Amino acid sequence: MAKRTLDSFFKPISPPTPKRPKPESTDNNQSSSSSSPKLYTHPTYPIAIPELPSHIEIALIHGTPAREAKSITNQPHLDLLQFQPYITRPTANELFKFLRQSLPFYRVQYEIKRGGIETTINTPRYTTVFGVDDTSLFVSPQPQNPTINSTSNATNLDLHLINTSTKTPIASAKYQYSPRPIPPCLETLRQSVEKATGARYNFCLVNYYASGEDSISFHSDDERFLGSQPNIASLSLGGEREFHMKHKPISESGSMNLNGSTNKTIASTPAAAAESDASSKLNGSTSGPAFLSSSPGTGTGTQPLKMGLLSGDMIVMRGDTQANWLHSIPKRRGRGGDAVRGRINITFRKAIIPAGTNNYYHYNVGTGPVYRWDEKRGVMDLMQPPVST
Ligand SMILES: O=C(O)CCC(=O)C(=O)O
Repeated sequence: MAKRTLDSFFKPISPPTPKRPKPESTDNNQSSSSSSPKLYTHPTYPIAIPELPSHIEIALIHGTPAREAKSITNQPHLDLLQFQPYITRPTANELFKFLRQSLPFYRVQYEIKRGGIETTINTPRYTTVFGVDDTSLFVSPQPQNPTINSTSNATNLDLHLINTSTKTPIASAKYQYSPRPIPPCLETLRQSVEKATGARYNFCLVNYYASGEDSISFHSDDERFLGSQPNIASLSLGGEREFHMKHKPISESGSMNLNGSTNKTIASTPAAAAESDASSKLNGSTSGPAFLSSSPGTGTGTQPLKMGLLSGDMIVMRGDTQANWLHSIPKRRGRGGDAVRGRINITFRKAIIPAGTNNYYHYNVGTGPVYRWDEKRGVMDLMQPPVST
């Protein structure tokens, strides 16, 4: 598949807007930083999503990685890259604020059957997702009447899903939810992370942890739709939180015990991870400074890890890591501390089949209402549904 670029996705649509300058540019284009940002719309977006302020975009394109990665492979099956940081702290903090107020978020609820009883699960964090698996591609349509909302400066991202092998429009039956193209503000990051890690990604999953009460329980991202040895790059923005890792239990026969653990918070699928979110209050965590530490083993001859993740840090999990290790962001006790600043996590992943697309939209968008950040009140606000006339 040809590498997608921002330009091929989001062609400027007349009326022409001033091009944003790149550092190497020698032309006389005006900076758009003083004018209102271009907004991108798409039939699948519940809101228009603004482009990055040009100084942040330039910093991401030309300033990443801010530091070279450290490789962590000192335990069985563990293969991590740690960027401390990937994006400089000031830029990461600005990007955090920008994304928090620009993206639509969801608080997904879903039903599971536990012991034969239907239970409603409330995902304990805000989520959103963009992208489509490798069997499909977002491409620009044949030239047609683009809709321009000149008053709101909105550009219609009138993109269609095309099956890459046959180039025929995908029947809507292919997906349970309509996949959303990665907006330019995340596409810049995706491309930067691809370059730094040498891996390919077609999804951006975004978590927003509003406070220390928000969390994700122990799980691994080892679903079949990611293929073997998936590479997952996980970027932190905003408040510091602790990232915990532990080896999966090994049964007496010596084989990996993926789901049969007595620890109810262990899961190996997003669904199961969220399921265990219901019981993740068990996962209390102490707050602490940024560090990489270990504590006594788990019976597997390995040491659990605790990493303090600061704004701009990125962990890349690769090789055998997902097949063998679990990770979590535990709840953080106490009212004070950095967690109250809120934290955004973005994971870049590559799903190879439609099951990945269905899974990611089901558990990160779902069918519930949209939330948007209210800067004045400092809270996520429910978006009112449009009034029907
Ligand atoms: O927030 C994080 O750092 C971890 C997120 C995560 O594990 C996930 O989205 O699967």
